[in-house]
Amino acid sequence: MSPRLYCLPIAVLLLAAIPTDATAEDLARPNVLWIVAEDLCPDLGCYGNADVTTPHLDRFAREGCLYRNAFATSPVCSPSRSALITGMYQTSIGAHHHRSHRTDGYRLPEGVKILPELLRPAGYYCVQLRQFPADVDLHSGGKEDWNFTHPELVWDSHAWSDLKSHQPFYAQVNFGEAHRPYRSSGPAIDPEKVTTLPPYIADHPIARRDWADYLETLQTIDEKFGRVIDLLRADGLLDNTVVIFLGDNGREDFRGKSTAFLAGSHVPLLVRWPGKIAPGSENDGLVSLLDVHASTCAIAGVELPAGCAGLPLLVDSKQRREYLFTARDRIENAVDRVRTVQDGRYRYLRNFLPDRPHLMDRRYYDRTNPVRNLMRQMHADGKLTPGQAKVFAPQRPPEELYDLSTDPFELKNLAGSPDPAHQAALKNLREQLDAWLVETQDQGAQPEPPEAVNATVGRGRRRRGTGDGDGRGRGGNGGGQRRRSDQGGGRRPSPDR
Ligand SMILES: [Ca+2]
Repeated sequence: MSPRLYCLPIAVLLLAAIPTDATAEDLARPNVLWIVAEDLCPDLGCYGNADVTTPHLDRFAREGCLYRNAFATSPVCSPSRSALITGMYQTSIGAHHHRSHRTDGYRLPEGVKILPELLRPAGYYCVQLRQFPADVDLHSGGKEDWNFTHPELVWDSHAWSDLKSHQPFYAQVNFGEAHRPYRSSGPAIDPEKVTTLPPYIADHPIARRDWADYLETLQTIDEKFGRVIDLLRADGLLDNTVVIFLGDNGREDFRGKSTAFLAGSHVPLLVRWPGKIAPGSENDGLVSLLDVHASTCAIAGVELPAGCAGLPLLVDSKQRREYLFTARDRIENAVDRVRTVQDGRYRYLRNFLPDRPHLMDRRYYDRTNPVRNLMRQMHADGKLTPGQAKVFAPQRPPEELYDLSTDPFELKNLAGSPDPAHQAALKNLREQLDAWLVETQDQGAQPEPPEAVNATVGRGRRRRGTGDGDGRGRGGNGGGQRRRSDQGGGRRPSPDR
């Protein structure tokens, strides 16, 4: 499979800053809409999953490009989103610890800007969508979840009704259905009929029920996605808007979200751009969500600032990403540091704290994921396969190497393999990671003050059961012009994501 993108006209890429009053150039430039779904892997129908029915996303994929190897930079929300909005690795800007810097006034390093700060001077109207037409069944509370103090002005509006009159716009909408606790409203999926349960999960009725519940949330996301596309079409915006559907991190299946394994950061990525991206395209190259940031800047004609690590892969089919990096650091009070790098075949994990287990004490995950408790009990009873039991080991190897071409679920660690091909891959990826740590000025080696770690303990208990990720039932939170960031405004996201 190869990308079949049309070339972006150079003139579009070279457009300089545009004044805020609408001009012919403004109108010629496309809008950009990110539709961000929480906590899912590429488990949609268009990715070949026959257990789910996702007609709207499937059709969307047929009209644009499907990326098979897209990854978040972190397996958990806030570091991933901090990187996505700045275009820099979270480890480069001090935003790598989950839900850090919420109350300490920490600001981004000098010169680092969030995407709206780059796009607004170029004439883009920036919207975090939270208000939709009253006759449309759409709810989204929006989500930032950044590990730094927000700039004074983040969004220009939260209202869908502002989009048509403020082109070009950059907007994003967040769907939280696949974030535990799951929420779905679509057709039921029979747990006994699912065929896609990962082999590292025990084939048990509880696990099947939980997997079916997850898949049902994808169907609900699909329905909401379809309503957004319908709204674009009804407003005459569909053909002048680059729509990007992405996940913010992988599914929470106890070897996914919050872990450095593949499913923690592997996300769906679909892009539709009429006239620029050939319908039905597929791309199996490595793509980081940082590349979504870089591509959005390219679409808007904004030069990527120094330090941004993304490549405009969505608009330039000639560029390829040779290596893909992810980072896992502290989540709540589970101090950790793992870095991963993969090429097109092998994936390398470096566990900087190998004396710790893969699965650390996480009350939130134990509370919301029944499979964790099931598997823990089955492990105690000696009922798991070696692959399933892997994450329950009390310690981790300092290095792991997996051949994704033969072992896509990362069950057989090849770091100690005598095979020359494995040793060559290990050596190369080890060196690539060493270089990346230096080039990106990875801050993960610097310990946090104990009070920063301790401050996270108990947050989850205080917020039990209240988070929903997309604001459903909270009555929305926006609509006014030039609305400022919500940070410190009384609405705090659940600490669990
Ligand atoms: Ca998330």
